[in-house]
Amino acid sequence: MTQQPIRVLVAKVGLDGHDRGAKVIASFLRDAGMEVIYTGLRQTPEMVVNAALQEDVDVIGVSILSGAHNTVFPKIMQLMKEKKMEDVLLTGGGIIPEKDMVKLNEMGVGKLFAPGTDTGEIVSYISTWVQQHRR
Ligand code: B12
Repeated sequence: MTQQPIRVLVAKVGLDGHDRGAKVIASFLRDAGMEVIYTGLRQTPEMVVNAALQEDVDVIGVSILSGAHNTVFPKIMQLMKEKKMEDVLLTGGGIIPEKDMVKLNEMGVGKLFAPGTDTGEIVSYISTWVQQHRR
């Protein structure tokens, strides 16, 4: 049986315009054979989680360089729990200090990637996670 391609929602939450990283990641994931939906700028956590449900994605990837990660990730996690999206990975990257990454990982957020991360590492993390968790 052929495997369905991995579906990823790449999201930008907040009012800032730092969309370069999100676009770079979206295109690398596409090149790796994944189906990628990019939300565009200025989304709210509610918009992101609703889009993820409607698009039936395996992964939500949030790009965040504004410093609002400690608010945005927990809010998205909470909404995902309410909607029982246990089989969806929440990951992301941007300007997130190491100590905040650790705290967010402890809350259940997946791996977070800092500037300069090799995109191959991100592709391999997402592919492995989905292979291990897809029902
Ligand atoms: C380019 C840039 C801009 C550009 C944005 C262009 C654009 N369309 O994106 C412009 C000039 C517009 C800009 C403006 C501002 N910026 Co600016 N900007 C940067 C800069 C220099 C580089 C960001 C970038 O594009 N990197 C290249 C991309 C490819 O890398 P990346 O996004 O980090 O992505 C990598 C990883 O983080 C990760 N990743 C990222 N997203 C995702 C998503 C997923 C799903 C995954 C898995 C991984 C992942 O993987 C990527 C590959 O390795 C950073 C400094 C820095 N060194 O990061 C400051 C920076 C982000 N900017 C900053 C600031 C303050 C601003 C302004 C507020 C400045 C001002 N006073 O006007 C304004 C905001 C304007 C606005 N309305 O948004 C601060 C943010 C501070 C903070 N968070 O506390 C930074 C950190 C600079 C600094 N050191 O102070 N900026």
